[in-house]
Amino acid sequence: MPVLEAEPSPLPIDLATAALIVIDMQRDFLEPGGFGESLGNDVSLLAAAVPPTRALLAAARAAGLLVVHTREGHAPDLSDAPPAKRERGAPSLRIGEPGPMGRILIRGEPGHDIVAELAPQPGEPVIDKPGKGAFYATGLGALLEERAIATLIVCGVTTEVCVHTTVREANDRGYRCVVVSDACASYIPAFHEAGLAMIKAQGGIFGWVAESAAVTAALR
Ligand code: TIU
Repeated sequence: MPVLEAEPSPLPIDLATAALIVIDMQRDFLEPGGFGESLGNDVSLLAAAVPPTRALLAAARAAGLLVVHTREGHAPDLSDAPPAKRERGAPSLRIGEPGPMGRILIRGEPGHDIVAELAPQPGEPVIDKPGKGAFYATGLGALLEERAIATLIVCGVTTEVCVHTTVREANDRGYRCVVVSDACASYIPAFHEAGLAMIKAQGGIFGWVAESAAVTAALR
């Protein structure tokens, strides 16, 4: 069994029961004119996570791992977008309002798509989620149970929002979670660093943190 070089401790990984989960690498978060920018963020800060995520995808596919992609977004009638979420951001640019990539954070619109460089391959599950966590109101839990997955290798955006929420959900459900530091990013670099530090503190209170090079080495 390969042993992943991780913090706070090395982690043996059974590749047969491991999955790569790529969180919300969508145009709405990474490109100008989407939800991320509507909240006042510099979206260019997320670009750094794309090449390491590409490398993880290639390594996971070559190793035969289950690869799951997630997308945050809402139904066109906003029936799954609670008012407390819709009230965020500048009024003209809220969830459901028209933008240069279509209606902001709405399923089926161009902005909701995963960025071209990280496009899912045929057969890879894509989980659409209305919340920050990938388990809430989705079929992810059942999908992972069906395949007897035990370890989740998690990357994506943003570190302290959807990646953190998903890892916290997964940890409570009994999954070992490895967060890939350079394949995650935040609009607020200090929060990226703090988010990673929180996961691996206290002996790995809700997960492990590893660099993409260490993960790809373990997958080879
Ligand atoms: N705003 C922010 O940092 N993130 C989100 O709204 N969603 C995700 O992290 N995917």
